[in-house]
Amino acid sequence: MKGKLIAFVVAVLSVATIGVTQLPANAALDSTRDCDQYAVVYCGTMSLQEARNKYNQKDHAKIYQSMGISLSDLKGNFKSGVVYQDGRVVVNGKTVATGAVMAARGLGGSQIAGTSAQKVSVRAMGSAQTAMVKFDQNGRFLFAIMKPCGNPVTATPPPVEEQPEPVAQCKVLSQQKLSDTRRRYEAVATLKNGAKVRSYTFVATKNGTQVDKKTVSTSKTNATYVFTADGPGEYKISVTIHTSEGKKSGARCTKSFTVAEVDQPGVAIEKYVGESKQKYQRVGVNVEYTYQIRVLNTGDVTLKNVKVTDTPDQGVTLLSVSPSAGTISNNTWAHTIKSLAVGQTKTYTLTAKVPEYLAGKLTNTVCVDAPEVPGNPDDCDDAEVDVPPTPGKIEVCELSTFNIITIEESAYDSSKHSKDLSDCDTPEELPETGPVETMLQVVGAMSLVGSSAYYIASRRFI
Ligand SMILES: [Ca+2]
Repeated sequence: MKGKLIAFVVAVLSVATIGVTQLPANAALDSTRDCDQYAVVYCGTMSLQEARNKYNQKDHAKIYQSMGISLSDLKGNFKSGVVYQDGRVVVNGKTVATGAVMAARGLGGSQIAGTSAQKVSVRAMGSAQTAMVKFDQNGRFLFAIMKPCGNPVTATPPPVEEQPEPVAQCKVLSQQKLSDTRRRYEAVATLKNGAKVRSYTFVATKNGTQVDKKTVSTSKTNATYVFTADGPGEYKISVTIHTSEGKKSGARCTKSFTVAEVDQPGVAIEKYVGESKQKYQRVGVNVEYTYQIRVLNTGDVTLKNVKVTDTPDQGVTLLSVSPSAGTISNNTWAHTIKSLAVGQTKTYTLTAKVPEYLAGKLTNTVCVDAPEVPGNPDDCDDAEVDVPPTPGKIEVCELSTFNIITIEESAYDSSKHSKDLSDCDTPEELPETGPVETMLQVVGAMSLVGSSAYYIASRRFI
């Protein structure tokens, strides 16, 4: 360094006289030991090991410490570089710091107490110097030591470029209606500056209670989810995106929808017989009596074209309906109610008679069918009548046949008949015939004897 420094000082003086201060950026590079008076470490420090070895010699430690360099700093992340006279510190062609200041001896500058060295701009030196350059763990310049002279150097690294913070957000959760109860969702993530996505977790709640959860593992910036609602209620779907920056969710990533109560159609029909609205009534032969029919809309929607059909057993003859409605044809009353509002009731009175004696109960069944209500019929109801036996006759169980028959009261014979009709009520004792044949037998017997009985009536439906 010696010759260069002397020459430099002369050069600076001469240049200064003509007002030129710009120095050559690439002056000669000094890479050999400077065993001269200017060196902080005589003959320099060509390696870190040498720098450490000489640290505590002479006044070196004080000088280094004044530059903020302790012995323990002389290890770690060092690279080879060059300190130029213009103040740059360059490593691998890249300027890692500027405004370099060194400690040197006898080149001017501010005195370092207790030493023979001063702090001075590197402009005071006559050539560029090879150096060991230390960086921190982030690759940022800390200090340098010139190899030829061991002069420690401080300088200012370029300002740290602010590394933008990674950002991850749940940008939006979109909702697409597939049907009244089905929705498709797409969650979209916003990722900036290296943020990453790991997965999306969709959670569905119904009236505040979780009903579904699905996690989609993907690094993509979007994920989809299809949800099907189960029944009426308030549904809320939210997504949480698991990212390198934590869990991301929010109002924009929550959607809700409502499944309304579905209106249920419903219809009911009731039937009674007689003025006092009974389910059963004994009526006179060939005497008119009435049935009451009530049709009721029990649902939540208006019913249209509600069909009412009344079909009595053979033996009951339908005569008329009041108010006049529909038609009586083939002994069946059929009527279509054009419209029946929610909760509305329509009432009809059918007049009928049993023209001639028939044994047993005679059923009259009415049914209703509304198109809005699934199935046909939707509801049925019935009422029963019978007519009394002819005076002077009684019903008995004929013990030889276990059939209930009607006989002249005077013909009663306890060895052949039982007045306890339940004696005939023994299914395994019945003749080995089918129900139709049994019915026909009974009907035949009745027509022969012109009588009837409650139990006979029940037999007709075996
Ligand atoms: Ca129906």
